[in-house]
Amino acid sequence: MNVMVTGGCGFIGSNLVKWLRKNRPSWKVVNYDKLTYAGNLENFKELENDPNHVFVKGDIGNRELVDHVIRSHKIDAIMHLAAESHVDRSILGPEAFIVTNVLGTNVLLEAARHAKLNRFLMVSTDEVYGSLGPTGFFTETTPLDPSSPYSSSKASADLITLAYEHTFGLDVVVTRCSNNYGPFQFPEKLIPLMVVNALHDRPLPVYGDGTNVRDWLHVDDHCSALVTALEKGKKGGVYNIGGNSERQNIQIVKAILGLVGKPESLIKHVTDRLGHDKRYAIDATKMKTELGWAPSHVFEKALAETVKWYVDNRPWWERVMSGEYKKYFDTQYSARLS
Ligand code: NAD
Ligand code: TDX
Repeated sequence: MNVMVTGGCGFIGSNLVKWLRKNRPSWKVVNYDKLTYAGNLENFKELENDPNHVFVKGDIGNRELVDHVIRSHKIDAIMHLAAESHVDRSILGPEAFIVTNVLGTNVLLEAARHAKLNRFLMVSTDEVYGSLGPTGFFTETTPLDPSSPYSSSKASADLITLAYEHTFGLDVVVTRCSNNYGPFQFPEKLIPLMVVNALHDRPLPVYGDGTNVRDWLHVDDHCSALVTALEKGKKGGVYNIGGNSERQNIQIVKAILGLVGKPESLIKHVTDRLGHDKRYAIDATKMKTELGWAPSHVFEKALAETVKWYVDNRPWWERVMSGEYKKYFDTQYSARLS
């Protein structure tokens, strides 16, 4: 099996590539990534001399290069993770989200269709469903109702993928997962951002009152779910993936402060995110009953391990936070924190 992983140098992609090399050692993994600010080849030190991990630097919008990679590596399936992934950046500038998430996905689908690939796994998100009130869960039949430029671009890609199955008969599977946490997450997202700020004794910027709820899943559980969906999912199937771990943002921030031994006085409630979704909660029954998948990590324990990873891997995040990140941090937070 030769699999092309797009976005394989990002947070989930790099964990997935390593998961595949460990658990599917006979597969060749072609890691196709543009290396935006979020992509990092340093995530692969242990795979440096691995002949079954091939890195190709490329944009998913480059049809010629995508075709070439599919042909030359005899690709059987694509696991499509490449995306602009941060909601706050999509509010500051939506265009890159449309270009990569919508148009780029379409380029890949066209390439997959013409190459007659066996399977195209579209890694979508629970954010395509929009926001929930205090009760209820998203199921696979919940109507899509995205709110941010990010989630709208993901919903577009998700639906276009399903249209390729319906219209052209391409074998696609779509997964919609909740918030991931774990090692190698870029420190613009809630958990690593708060750990890094706490370690620097900087204020922890909680949007609004901090009662927004997310359902958290360890990245390794997401990886095992993606491979399960790739191997066993039904053609044209949509699968929700979640961790049964709903938490308010403020609970997470306080837990992080406790884990690194810093005072809660570092918490600063700041101007809310525009259009901030209140609550996400996933019903992942279909993954369990149809495909036999269930998460294995327990949130509090795995959060403590994750926080420890950031404490122990300071040079990794110091390097990724130099350069472009500084500009983003100032634009996003300087008015909020002053
Ligand atoms: P990330 O931002 O950490 O990584 C994205 C990767 O895609 C980077 O390596 C980047 O270089 C690459 N990339 C961006 N634009 C590209 C382009 N035009 N061509 C090729 N490569 C490009 O993102 P992540 O958090 O790892 O998320 C991966 C996928 O999972 C995304 O599709 C995201 O929507 C989805 N997802 C993420 C979460 C989460 O909690 N992080 C939850 C559900 C779904
Ligand atoms: O500084 C912050 N302060 C804050 O209160 C940041 C960065 C976030 N938050 C809040 C906003 C959200 O309610 O924390 C929550 C989580 O925020 P993010 O880490 O930005 O994640 P979210 O917006 O929920 O989206 C994530 O989950 C779904 C990923 O970034 C997406 O790629 C994925 O599709």
